[in-house]
Amino acid sequence: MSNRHVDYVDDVLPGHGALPPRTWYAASSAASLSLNGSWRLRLSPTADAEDESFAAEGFDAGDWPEVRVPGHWVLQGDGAFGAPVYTNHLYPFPVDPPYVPTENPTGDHLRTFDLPDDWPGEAAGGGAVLRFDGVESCARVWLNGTDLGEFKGSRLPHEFAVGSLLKPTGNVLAVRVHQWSSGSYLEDQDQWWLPGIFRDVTLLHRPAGCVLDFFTHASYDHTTGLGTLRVDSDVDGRVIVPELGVDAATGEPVTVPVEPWTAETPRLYAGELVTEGERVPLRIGFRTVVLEDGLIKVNGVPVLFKGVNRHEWHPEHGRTLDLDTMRRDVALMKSHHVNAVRTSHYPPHPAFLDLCDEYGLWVIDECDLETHGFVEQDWRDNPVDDDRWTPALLDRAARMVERDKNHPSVVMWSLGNEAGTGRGLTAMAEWIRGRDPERLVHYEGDINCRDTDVYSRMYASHAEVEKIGKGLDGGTDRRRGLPFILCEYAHAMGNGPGGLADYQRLFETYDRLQGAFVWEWIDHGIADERYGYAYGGDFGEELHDGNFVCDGLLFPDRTPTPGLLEFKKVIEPVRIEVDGPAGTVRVGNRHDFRDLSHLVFAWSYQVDGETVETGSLSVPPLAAGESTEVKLPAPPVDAPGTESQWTVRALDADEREVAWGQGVSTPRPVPRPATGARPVHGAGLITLGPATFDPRTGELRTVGRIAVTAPRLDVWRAPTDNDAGASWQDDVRLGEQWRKLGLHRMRHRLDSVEATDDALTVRGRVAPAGRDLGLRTVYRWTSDGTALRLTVSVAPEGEWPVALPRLGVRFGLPEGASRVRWFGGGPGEAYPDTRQASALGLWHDDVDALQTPYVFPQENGARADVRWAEIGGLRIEGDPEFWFTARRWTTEQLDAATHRTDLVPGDTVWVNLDHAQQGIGSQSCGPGPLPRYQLVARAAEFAFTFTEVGGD
Ligand code: IPT
Repeated sequence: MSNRHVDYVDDVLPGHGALPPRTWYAASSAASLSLNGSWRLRLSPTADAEDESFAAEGFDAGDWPEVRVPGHWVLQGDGAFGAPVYTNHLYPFPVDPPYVPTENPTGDHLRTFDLPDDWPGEAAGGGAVLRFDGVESCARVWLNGTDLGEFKGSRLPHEFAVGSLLKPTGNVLAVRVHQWSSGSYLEDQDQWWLPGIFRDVTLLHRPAGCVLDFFTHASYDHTTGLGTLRVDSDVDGRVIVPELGVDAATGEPVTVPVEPWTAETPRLYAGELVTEGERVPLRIGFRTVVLEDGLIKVNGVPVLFKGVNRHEWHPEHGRTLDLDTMRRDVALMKSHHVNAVRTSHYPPHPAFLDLCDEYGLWVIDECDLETHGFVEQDWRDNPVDDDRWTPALLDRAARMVERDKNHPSVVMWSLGNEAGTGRGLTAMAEWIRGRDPERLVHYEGDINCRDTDVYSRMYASHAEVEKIGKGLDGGTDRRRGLPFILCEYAHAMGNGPGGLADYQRLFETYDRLQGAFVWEWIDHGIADERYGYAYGGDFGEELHDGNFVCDGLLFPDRTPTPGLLEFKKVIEPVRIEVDGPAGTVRVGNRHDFRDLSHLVFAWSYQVDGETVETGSLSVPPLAAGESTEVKLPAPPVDAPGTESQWTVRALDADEREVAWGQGVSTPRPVPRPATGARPVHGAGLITLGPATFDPRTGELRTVGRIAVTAPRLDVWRAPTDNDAGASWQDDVRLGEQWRKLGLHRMRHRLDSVEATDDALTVRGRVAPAGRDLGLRTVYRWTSDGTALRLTVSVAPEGEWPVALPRLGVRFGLPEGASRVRWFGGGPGEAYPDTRQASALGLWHDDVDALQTPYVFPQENGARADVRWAEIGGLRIEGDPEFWFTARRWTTEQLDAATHRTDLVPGDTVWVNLDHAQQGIGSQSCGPGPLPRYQLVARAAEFAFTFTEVGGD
């Protein structure tokens, strides 16, 4: 930088002028004034385009546009304030640390404020502090013309002492925010780059004798049931917890019988820290976190993390989240059985951690640090291995730990994400251990666990995780003695992730495996009229990573995806396994702490999907980890030719379903084939039972009064993000292989149409241009006069080097077909390795509602295990069960679409009846589907019976 007055922008130091970091608390007896609201904004293209005169008192900013604080300016002003940029790990500017580009959007923010009438005056003594909870990426601050200093560390708080500068009225607060700074090199997280004052700005009165910083130590001794409380405070005072009869001096330990805090039982005690000048409410949770016997134990018990990675996201406001949105996240996590959250990849808004304390979530609090882009140069010049940057790293570590140290929910500190390795990280770990030895340290990049207390990895395959579980992974002595977690797994991008249940089985089998965190909680799509939701590239970015930013268990508007429902089922805290033939249920309590006395159990009995009897089931209040077998009542006598099953559910006091299981009582009878009628040649038609066919092509035209686009073999699906795989993976990337083979442009050759006494048989070969492989296909049509049966036989020819996307038939119905009823898996979508949440039942929905609106359109919406489905007046029965999909566009249109808004209903409803589907896996970042979920091309035969049933 040539201009001295903005030298701080690319200085490696974190800033100057701010107060030392300290704890954050929402409530206090001291006055405070929110400075959120409408501010004036002047945007400049470079850091030094404008001088600092705007910060002086009396400056007239009346013609500047207004901007909402907290907020990101690029998400306001309808494009007038620039645009967001998305990159995964590439820096969106030339890598030459610590320098940043001359083109450095700079927002001068200005607001004036008066002190409220009751703001304590000089007489009340003390001063005031101005707090910024988050500004991206670098800010310089003036109050009433006085330069207070500048800071970096976007998702960390910074406070300035301002007492002597305040006036009763007409205070002028000026904040210059630079989008890029040396700090940007430390903030290369996979997310949108979004400059602005994006968290609260608050003025806090600091009375004489007020609380400065304090550290609540509340441990729990599980052998005695006693909790020990000690609040260390910079300013002496008293600690009062009425419920426990505690009234002690700060710094003095008190031991009393308590109920412990856990994520399952988030017991908080209300207390107060009272100093001469301030009363601060405390919420105390007693718990002890240790590493013992190679395991992470809380209150003496090894815990299993069923976690998610949570970025802060709102589709309109970016990383500015209001309290309701945060609460919604926590409530959604709890209602989907999530018990842990990694705050990827920065400390969240502090109020989020209050909610984690209150609702009960284990938290890995992660520092605002990622230098991933240096991987491109083999980590050369990585700031975390360069002593000049260490003060900035230590500043970040301290700002996180000091801010969040009083949350019982926080059990681990994470040094950051994807920052390679280096001395700076070691320095952070050492500082953190010194300051807070009562929590564990996490960092995934530390493969030998030199600085960390847990062996942590991301996206390891099932096989590797199993090896680690067995302790056969080698590694250093230190690592061998440590527990294992996957801080990221199950990449929830688009349809998926697949294989969750298989991971969970491993976590439950091997003690060393203490669980995992799904990547990630929410899609970071930006609400956009053009597209529905925008992702990388939609704002004309020079470098971007497309829809890789949409990989969450929630859609951007926080609607759960099928992936979240699958996760919920896989991690449900009670396992219910029904053995129908034996008439028993095995109930397992999978909590780590809680017994089952808060649940009631109910059974129901279904015949052909209809519930015919219900009752309650008495299950003992099993302790955590216990299981037992319970006898079901004698089943009703089933009518011949019916299928029956048990459903057992665990319900909480509000009758919310906590867990469920099903088991077959009488298996599905083999469907009766429709035969007997003979094909009849008529005027330009062949008639067979209720159906007519084209005599030349053998294609089905009508079933009763219903006109159809003839069924034919279909192997194509619009590749999912997980089919497409990540660009850096060189093993099988299915989407690409499929296209290379030409599976998206299969040709259908007709070899013969043959009408015999009992069947109409159409033979052909389905194959792509340019290849010698193909699928010999025989469609055999029979009828009993009322029903029409299609038997499809497929025999692969040639070498099939990869799995097929799907194997089944596709046909078309007139657009009036909208209601769908089916007996099979539901209510939501399922694929071979994402089918745990699919319950056997009678379901109905509209075709439109069967679609899962992935932000980037792709294969979706299949229903599993379908016995029969009715749509458009047609009943389709499967022999065997099939996968049902219906949509108002073709697979080819779905494949071509890049945004939700590209999907426009046509005049045909396309129905896929699949004998098999390829698994989903997680290859958009991790491993593909396990071998048992792969759809290997092999000879197959399957049949469907069509009957006209009327209705739409
Ligand atoms: C991993 C990152 O930690 C995370 O931020 C996100 O980018 C995720 O991948 C993919 O969505 S890093 C990857 C190289 C495994």
